[in-house]
Amino acid sequence: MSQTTTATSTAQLQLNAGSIEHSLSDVVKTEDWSDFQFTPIRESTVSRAMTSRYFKDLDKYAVADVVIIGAGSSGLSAAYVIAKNRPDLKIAIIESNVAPGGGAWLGGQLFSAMIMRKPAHLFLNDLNIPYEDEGDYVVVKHAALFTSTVLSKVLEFPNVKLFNAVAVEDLVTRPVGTDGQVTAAGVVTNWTLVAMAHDLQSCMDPNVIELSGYQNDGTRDPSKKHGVILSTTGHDGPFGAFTAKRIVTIDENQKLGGMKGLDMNHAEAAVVKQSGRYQGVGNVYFAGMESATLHGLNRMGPTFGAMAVSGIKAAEEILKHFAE
Ligand code: AHZ
Repeated sequence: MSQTTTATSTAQLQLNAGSIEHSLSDVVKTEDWSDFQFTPIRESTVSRAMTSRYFKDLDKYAVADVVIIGAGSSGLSAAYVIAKNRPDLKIAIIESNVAPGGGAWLGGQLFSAMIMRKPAHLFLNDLNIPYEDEGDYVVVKHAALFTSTVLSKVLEFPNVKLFNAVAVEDLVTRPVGTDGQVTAAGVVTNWTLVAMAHDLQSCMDPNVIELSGYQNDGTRDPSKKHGVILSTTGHDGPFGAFTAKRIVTIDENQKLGGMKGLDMNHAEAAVVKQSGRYQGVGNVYFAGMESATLHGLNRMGPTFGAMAVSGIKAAEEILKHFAE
């Protein structure tokens, strides 16, 4: 049997169990919620509210200062540092999966805890993420706590747009000089489902995000800083190591090193040291496990310090580029 309850002046819902406070205490007046209503809305209003914003974002980010490919732990760490330092840069994050975060929703295999070797804990301090201090390393109680926190902070920056369920399927390149060298000038994107079904569909051409700092004829605008691509698509897999695999077909001096066996002690520092600006093709930076695949480094397995720190190192180099 329902009982009618009137909210008290302190906006608390008085139930038999006692006083319960929640965000709807002010509007729910009956114990069985029988009076509950949402404000009315037309279906077309919902449609327009979503699509108008998405198309506005597509328009805004058709030219971007920073394109980050892949929203795993390294890409999100880099995005956080760049966006925090430079609110004036337009940062587009392209993530092929519906769910951003890459492999960082678990610590390793099916285990929840995420290990970070010191000094990567300093990044956790910056993000205000609690951890257990085990001396040489720290433990975040659930990897999802790291990923959801860095993701939410990145998404709060007004100069960041995440395009998820969108895959980068090629690079835009432009010649530099006359000796056949090219520079990257953008990314070629498609809905991931389309990118996965190219064999089934024909004539589903892609879209493009162009890097800032170019003129109508494709030449550099000398009065502006040119944009950059940071690729953090992880180690080799169906989508992984995307830019590394593409770049070795563009830059004849580069071989795909291939990720080597697991060696935590060597892998983590090596990935950090090899992350950052790519020398062979202009405007391209790498971080995370994609650096390991490109340069033939060991994997580290379930320890995430190098993902955060390589993202920070690449971010620092990108920030220097925009500061020069
Ligand atoms: O979906 C991918 C994932 O979220 C996304 N991605 C891959 N290819 C893409 C493409 N376009 C858009 N073509 C793409 N997005 O990139 C993200 C990569 O995240 P990740 O977690 O796989 O990579 P990471 O380098 O940031 O972190 C690696 C974590 C690992 S793997 C590992 C080991 O195997 O030993 N150890 C650690 C810590």
